[in-house]
This record gives sequence, structure tokens and C-alpha cells, in this order.
Amino acid sequence: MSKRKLITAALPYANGPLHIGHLAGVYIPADVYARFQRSQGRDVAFIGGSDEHGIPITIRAKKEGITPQDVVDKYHEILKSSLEELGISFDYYSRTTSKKHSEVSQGFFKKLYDTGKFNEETSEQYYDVQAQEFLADRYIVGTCPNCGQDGAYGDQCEKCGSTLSPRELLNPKSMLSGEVPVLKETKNWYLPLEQYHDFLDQWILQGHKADWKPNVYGQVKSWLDQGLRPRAMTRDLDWGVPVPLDEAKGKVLYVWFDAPIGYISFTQEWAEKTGKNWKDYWQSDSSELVHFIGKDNIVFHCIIFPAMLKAHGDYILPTNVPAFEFLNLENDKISTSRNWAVWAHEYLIDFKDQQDTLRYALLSSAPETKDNNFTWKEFQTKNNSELVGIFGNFINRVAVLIHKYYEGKIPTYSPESSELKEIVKATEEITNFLEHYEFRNALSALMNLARFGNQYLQTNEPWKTIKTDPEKTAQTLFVSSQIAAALAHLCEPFMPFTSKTLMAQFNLEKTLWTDLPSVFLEAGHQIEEPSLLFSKIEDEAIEAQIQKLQNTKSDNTKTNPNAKAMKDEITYDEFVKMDIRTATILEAEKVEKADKLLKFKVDTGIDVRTVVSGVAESFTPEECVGKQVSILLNLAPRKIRGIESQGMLLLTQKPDGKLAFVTPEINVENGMEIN
Ligand code: B3M
Ligand code: ZN
Repeated sequence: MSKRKLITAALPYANGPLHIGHLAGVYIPADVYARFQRSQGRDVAFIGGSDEHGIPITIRAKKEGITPQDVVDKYHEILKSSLEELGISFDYYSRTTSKKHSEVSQGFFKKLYDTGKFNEETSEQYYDVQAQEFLADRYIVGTCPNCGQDGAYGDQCEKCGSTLSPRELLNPKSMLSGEVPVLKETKNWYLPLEQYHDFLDQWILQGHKADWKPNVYGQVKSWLDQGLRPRAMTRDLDWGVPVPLDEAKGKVLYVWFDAPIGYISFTQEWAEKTGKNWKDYWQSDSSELVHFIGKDNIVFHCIIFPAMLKAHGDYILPTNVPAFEFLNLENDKISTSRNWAVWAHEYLIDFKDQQDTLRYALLSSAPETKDNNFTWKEFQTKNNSELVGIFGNFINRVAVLIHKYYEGKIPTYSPESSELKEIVKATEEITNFLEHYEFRNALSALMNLARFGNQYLQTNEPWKTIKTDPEKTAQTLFVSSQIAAALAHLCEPFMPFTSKTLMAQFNLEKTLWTDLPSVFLEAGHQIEEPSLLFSKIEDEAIEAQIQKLQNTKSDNTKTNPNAKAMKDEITYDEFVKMDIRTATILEAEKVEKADKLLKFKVDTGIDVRTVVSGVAESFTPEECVGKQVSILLNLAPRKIRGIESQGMLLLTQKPDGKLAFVTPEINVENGMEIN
């Protein structure tokens, strides 16, 4: 087993915040693995950063009416701080707009270019004459040739799900200008992936059948079986790393070319800052590279990037790519566009200081081998029954009893090794599971040790034996406190915040798992007063989260996206209190020094009264006279600009933003009730 581990986690696109799917499928497992490797005394570089290039960024910028740079500046900060707050222990977290990254990825490209690894190809691509830009597939919309849906994208129809190429779209239009795009010749540089087929087959299909996850192996196999085709490594876009060739003005590197090189450039940045040698991690046989990714990134990390690395020749290949499947939320696919997600930055506000609960809940339902589901109810159960009820309860009982009987000092006892065998067993199991990327099993093994501790206390009843057999109590609590101390160490990769609290509570020194003693706490060792590790999550907190999702759902069924959400329900009695009548405007005039106000005299059928209304930007006084309107009659009079307004005229808004009176369908007598 090599001593050096280079661990990467997929670079999140800096076009939006992180949700629990990202956390469960990439960042939490990667962090557990990195922390575990450190606990083994290995030299770890855990590298990540924001993916700041590519079409998702420019689309976001267009939507928000800001520049791509603004978009990535904003989301890079959000991503970085969410990851930090959740305890994702990157040794270095950077961004692909860094200067170093651009140099390293250009250097990489140049080497492949100079050694003849690319094919140059000229092809016809859609071009927007008005915007003077070649159009990325996502920037072309048209009619789907398969289902006839309008608004299908150049790469995909979201209605029928079919994969398209821009030339297949009927009536293509540019999303930039709305104009019909023209075909124009352009030159790009392609990596002939088919030339790497045999290498990939040898390396992965022959070499890693036994140790790579079946979902990863299976996807690679199906790509290779279908046959690989050349893929363009440059794009006609203005956002990205410029192609370092004179003849490629206005072109940038394909985002999936530059992004994985980020792992290399960020390692270099980190090494420069810390005095390490980056080559020890990327160019040495004693280093092992492991990529943590979601399943939609498998082809890029197992086929395209390895082909690039092979073509370049100076770098090691990944030892493993433990890709995860997807996490669903309340039995529905997580969707950013439908806002069907639990967002990391919102969780961190709603459940302050409960990072470990989320880490625990997501790990225990991590989509390791198949898609999995997250529900708020289960989240609550995991916290209340497992973390509070088992883990926290055990630790608390031990600490309380040691304080009660021994003033917080570990009692005197010499254990036999058989009494500590559960600790040894748990340590071995967790180690073995994590070595093999079996995070859920590892977590169960950890909880089983806490469960064992509880049972051990229950069976030995130190609170009873203290009267009859104090030596037995000393034995029980001595052994129990060793289990508690072992848990403090062993929970660190999974629940680092809890581990930290526990280490302080038991006055423990951090020790490598490979050097764990058989006895953690000698007789006489002082421990601190117990503090609460986990707190119960109440039904209201869970209901509030479910309600939040429910609101999202009703947002998604709106027939008019601009319609505001419904106000709180009222009773019929409350409704009939309002006296709404038909009335006719007799006179109208501007209110002096008030641009928005008109003063009306209206005939309400029961009197003629004065009403002031903020409609001057929508009507001239002349337009109003003679109009029949609706008036809320029994609204308490209010002074507006010194004029007493006796009621309120009902208004709505037209698509152009101007106001319109709510008028009966036909003219009726004044003073008729509206209900
Ligand atoms: N930016 C993230 C994604 O596909 C993508 C990963 C890049 S890893 C080099 O969600
Ligand atoms: Zn379609």
C-alpha cells in the first residue's frame, strides 16, 4: 500500500450552490476518505476547486444579466464557504480562472499539439451573424425532429429526452439574437479517442475488473463497446482558457479539457504555497490518484482525461474512480431548475452546528451502488434514534457515571485483551471498509461499536453494582471509557466536529489509527464534564423543511410563473366583512406635488365620496371620468397627502405593468354588492 494519496473531488460548476446530491455523491465520501488516509499516516493531498468555465456559466450570466466573471466570483465564494463549513477538509481549494491554471492547461495543450496528438478538422458550425459568435449547442433552439416540441436545444430535447445535434433541429434560432443562424466553417483540434481504445481496454477492462466499482466498470465497458470517436478539445467561445495557438484566435479550450487539468494546476499552486513538490504526487509511482465523482462524470474521468494523460505521458493514471450514483429527494429526482433540492448553504442556516448530522445522514444513505433516496423524516430518525439515542447516549452515560463515582478520573482496572476486542474488531472493520470505498458499511461498523457500548453498560449495570460490587463497577466503566475513547478517534472521518468535541471532553491526543493503543485512558486520567454531542430535532423543524419543499412543488405547477404565492387562508366570516360595491367616477384631478396620485369623486350609490388612488402613472384624469369601478367601501378612512380617502378602488395590473380598474362585465347600478 503506497504512502502517498492524491485525492480529488469533482470541481463543482460555479453557476449555482451545492445541494445534498453533490454532498452525498462526491464531497462527503471524498472527505471521509481523505481524513481516513490521514489517520493511516499517509501523505495526503486532497485537491478541489470551482469549475468556472463552460456553457453553464455563460448561460447563468445571460439569465442574471451579469458577466460570466461576476457569476463565478459570486458562486465560487458560496461553494467554498459551504464546503468549509461542512468540514470538507481540502488541502487546497482553487478555481479554474486562476492564472496558474490557465498556464498549466495551455502548457498541456501545447505539448499534445507539438507532439502531434491532435487532428485538425474544419467543419461547418452554426454562427450568429448579428452577435458575431459561433453558437454552442445550448445556444441554439428549434423544433425537435422527433416529437415536434418547440424550444428544443441544439444538444437535447427536454420534452422527449432525445439527444440531438444542432443540425438536426428544425427552424433553428440563435438564443443570442433570435436570428436564424448560418453555417460557417471553423477549425478545431480533436483528440482521436479511438486511438486510445486498446490502452483503455487493457488498463481498465482487463486490469481493474476486480477492484473498480461495477457501475464504473460497466459504463466504461459500454463506451468502449460502442466505439470511441474523435472529440473536439477546442471551442469557438469567448469564455474559457484561450487556445495557445496564433491560428486559434477567439477559441478556447473545451471545458472538459481544462477542468480536469485543474487537479494538476491546483496541486501545483498548493505545492508552491506549502513548499511541497507537486511531482511527488503527479509523477511518482509511489503516489496513488483517486477521483471522487458523480456517475455523470464517469466518461470524462475514465476515458477522456486518461486519454489526455496518456497522450501527454508525464503523469500517473488514477488508481481508482469510485463514482457514486444519484441521490433522490423525497422520492423525486433532485432538480436545480425546479428547485427540488436541499441546498447546503440553507441547511447550514436552518440547522446551525449540526453539520455532523447531515454528514451522518447522507453517508448512511449514500448512493454507493445504486440511486438512493433522502427524506426529512429519515433524517430526523437518524439524528434522534441513532446519533442522540445510541452514540450520544452511550458517551453521555459513561462520562456522567465517571464523574458521579470517581470525580471524573478513570477508575483503576487492568483489562484483559478479550475485553477490548470489540474495539480492535471495529477498528479493523472500519479500516478495511474504507480502504475499499465501502462508506456505508464503515459507518455501520462505527455505530455498532457504540451500540455494543450501550449493551455492555445495560448488561453490567454499574449503577447497581456500585453498591454491591464496586470493583465490578470500576471494571465496567474502565472498559466503557476505552470504547468511548475509541469512538472519539474512529468517528473522525465521518463526524469530525463530534470527534473534536469528544477528544476535548476525554482529554485525548490525536493518534494515528495505525498506532492506536490497546488502552486509551489509563487509570487516574481526568476527563471533563460531559457536554451534549447531539440534540434532538423536533417535528416542527422537519415539518418546516417539508413545507418548504411543498411550496416549491406548488410553484412548479403554476400556470403563470409571475403569479404570487397565495396569502394565508381566511374564513368566510372574514371575507363577508368586506363591503365591496360598484361605483362610478364623477370627477378626477391630479394631487399637487404627488406624481402618482389622483383624487376622485365617486358615486357609490349610497353617497358621493372622495377617494385618493395611486394610478396617475396609468391614467390621465380625463380617462377616468365616467368609468364604472369597484370600491372597498368600509375601509377605515386614511389621510393621504392631507386628503381624507374614504375607501379603496380595486385595481389589477396589465402585462405592461400599468394598472387597470376592476370593472363589472356590463354597466350596473351604483352601490351593487360584489361578493
Ligand atoms: N464541473 C461538475 C458536474 O458535471 C463538473 C465536474 C468537473 S470535474 C473536472 O457537475
Ligand atoms: Zn423531442
